[in-house]
Amino acid sequence: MSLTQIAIDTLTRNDRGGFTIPTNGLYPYQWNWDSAFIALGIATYDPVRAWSEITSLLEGQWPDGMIPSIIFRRDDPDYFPGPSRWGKTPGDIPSTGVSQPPVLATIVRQLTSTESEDHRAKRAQVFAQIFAWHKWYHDCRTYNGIVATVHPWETGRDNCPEWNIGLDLMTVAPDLAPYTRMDNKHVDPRFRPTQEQYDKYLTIVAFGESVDWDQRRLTDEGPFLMADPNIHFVLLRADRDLLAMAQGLGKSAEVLREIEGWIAKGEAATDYLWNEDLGAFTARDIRTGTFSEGFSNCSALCFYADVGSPKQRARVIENMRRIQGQVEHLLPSWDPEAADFEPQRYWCGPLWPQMNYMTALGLSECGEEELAGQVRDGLCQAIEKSGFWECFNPLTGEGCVGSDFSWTAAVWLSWQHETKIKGAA
Ligand code: 9WN
Repeated sequence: MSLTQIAIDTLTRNDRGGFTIPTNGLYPYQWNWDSAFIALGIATYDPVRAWSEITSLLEGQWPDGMIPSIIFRRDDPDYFPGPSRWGKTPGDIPSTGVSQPPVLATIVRQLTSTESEDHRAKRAQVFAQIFAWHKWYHDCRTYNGIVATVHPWETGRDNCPEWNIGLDLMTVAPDLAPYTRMDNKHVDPRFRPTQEQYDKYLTIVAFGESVDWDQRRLTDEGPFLMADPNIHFVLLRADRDLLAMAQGLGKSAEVLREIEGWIAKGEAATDYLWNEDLGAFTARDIRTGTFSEGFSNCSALCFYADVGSPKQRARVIENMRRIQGQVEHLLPSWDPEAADFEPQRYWCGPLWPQMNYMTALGLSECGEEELAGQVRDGLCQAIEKSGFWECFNPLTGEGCVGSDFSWTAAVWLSWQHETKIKGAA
């Protein structure tokens, strides 16, 4: 059977009726940025079903505009922490109390790219909700003009060593309720976050619940406050895509001005993440100003967000070329020369399909075609070797953590589709 057919079968098996889970067992709910990438893949063979992936995600939106990282439609004992640990959340559907990188606007714009009535109607249908989510990021998750994050889970890069500087400043809540992890029962515990990291993740959850998920308080007073290049660059690009949609839909001057203000602020804040010593955009602890110390797989998303001076971009490319000399498959989630690199432990080294997707797209849009192709090949060759895994060992291409993974299948399908279109042109 062709890999393309296996990819379609993977997404079909993970379909739970209107929404798709990342993989059976390990992740039994709808995840935020997973669904956006999944929609991109499903759109290559079933545009109607792809659209419901997006609208079902929007059903989880909170009254304050936030779209949570996980929508819990039912309680599933396979996953911890499920709805009871997050407590009462304000959306119509129980959910987590943090968000995830806002790729949705970018993907909606891409999926509705023609001038047809249908595409215009679809953009109009979801515009207000996506606008409200971006406004939430700018109003409730911004600290001193910098888009912040309050939880490693919000960044989508759970145990990336970038977060150690923020987690080291935290103490585990002395009254943390006991719990049993489920992730370690599904997959090899050596490839997952450590117990101490989980204790801290749950300490932040307990804080959020203690302030009734008041997001302004969680940002200002919570135990963890860092700036994340992933959220920063993804949001900046998504703001640009939202602006283009707003213009196409004839939104008011006031709406356009507000989005333009977010973009200007995002562009100005980009240098805050520039780590001159490393020649890379890295995470930073907002309270102390400390930079993290490694090139990650979102350091090169400056291309995707179309920011960075020529000098900064040149140093980013230089770092990628150096890393390329140390791995078989670009782009590892953490610098192989940095402390705490582990090629199979989740965000400490493995390459991630959705990150390669965004990185390659950005590089290609900025004219770095050769490197973009190598980032695409890094993932495709790992998939050809090992199948549709959650992430891959960058030294060997071996699959890591979850198998039968939806976003891996989706990225594969999306790239195959693009290649077909280019071939036909
Ligand atoms: C916590 C579902 C999600 C991804 C994240 C990835 C992982 C969850 C976990 O799985 O996070 O949200 O339990 O490890 O880090 O990016 O969205 O695929």
